[in-house]
Amino acid sequence: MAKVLSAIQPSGDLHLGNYLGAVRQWVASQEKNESYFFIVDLHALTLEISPEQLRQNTINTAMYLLACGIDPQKCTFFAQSHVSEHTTLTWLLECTASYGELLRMTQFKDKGKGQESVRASLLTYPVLMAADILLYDIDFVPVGDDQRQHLELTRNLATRFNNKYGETFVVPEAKIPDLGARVMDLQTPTAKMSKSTATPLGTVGILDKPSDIEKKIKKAVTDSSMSIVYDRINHPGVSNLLEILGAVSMEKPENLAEQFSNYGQLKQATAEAVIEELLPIQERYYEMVQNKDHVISMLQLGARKAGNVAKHTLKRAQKAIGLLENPN
Ligand code: ATP
Ligand code: LTN
Repeated sequence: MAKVLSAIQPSGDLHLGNYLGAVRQWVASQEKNESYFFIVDLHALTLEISPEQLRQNTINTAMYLLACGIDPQKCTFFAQSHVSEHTTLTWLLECTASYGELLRMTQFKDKGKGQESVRASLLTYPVLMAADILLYDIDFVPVGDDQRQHLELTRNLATRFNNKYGETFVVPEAKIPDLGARVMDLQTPTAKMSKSTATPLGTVGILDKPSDIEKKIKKAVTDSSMSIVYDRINHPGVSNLLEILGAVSMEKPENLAEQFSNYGQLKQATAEAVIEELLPIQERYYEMVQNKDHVISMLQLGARKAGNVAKHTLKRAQKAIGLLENPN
């Protein structure tokens, strides 16, 4: 059985990009693989967030994932900060990574841009992510396209550590979906749909009302040419809609392009498909809001399961690097 792991930041409301690019793959994965899915609350501290906001976002993100179909009986589901091995291994990997390679990460450059003061943790963020993965001897990491570079760094760190200190870590592979790996903002189709840089009309939230989803998709920026072609470079707006519809209906965007003669029809079909996909998720989410304590207890149970796996890998790495055995 392959081992699969992925994670999400509690940085705001889940959107269609998170669902199509990542979470939908996780739900499928838990049926056939040993799977680990968690909320990276420590990663959220790399940017400004109030304690109350972090607490609320973490619980809400857990509810979103459960509503999307993550099942704690079928996978290990937890909050990153509950498993302290993640931060301990990060230090060993920071002593393996170079300052220069962290400076080259595009997410560091993007998220640090325009900030008066950039937290040191924003630079070391991908090393924590590498620790998240390497602790569990993972084969595949299902993520959206924006995480490609971080996965490459994780592979480099694992290989470098293994070469220097002996075989310690499994070198993981990114698993990026063919469709929906990069859902773009509906108003700025050259930028990815994002939680933290959400534009109100450009981002479809998982909990958006059907009338809002319809409004946003109908107002989506297309191009002046009026032609329906799947060409992400020259026709980013219309291609984004074709890709969203393709990802939801499991059809090739190129084939869909031939089925519509105008933008109105394409937008109507896309809106209907997205609304139908999200409705059952929304129903499950609102049922769960009544029972947040249960959600928290599921996370705690998951943390114990994860900790039991993580502690063995951490010990292996500590021994390999030359630290004396910890008596505790
Ligand atoms: P933030 O804006 O706070 O960075 P985000 O919206 O990029 O958040 P993450 O928590 O960083 O979301 O990502 C969770 C998962 O969703 C990751 O696997 C990421 O690759 C994927 N993802 C995020 N945005 C998109 C998108 N627009 N299209 C496809 N996948 C996406
Ligand atoms: N950096 C990722 C979130 C993340 C992650 C991970 C994803 C943190 N640790 C481990 C996969 C595996 C992001 O911003 N989406």
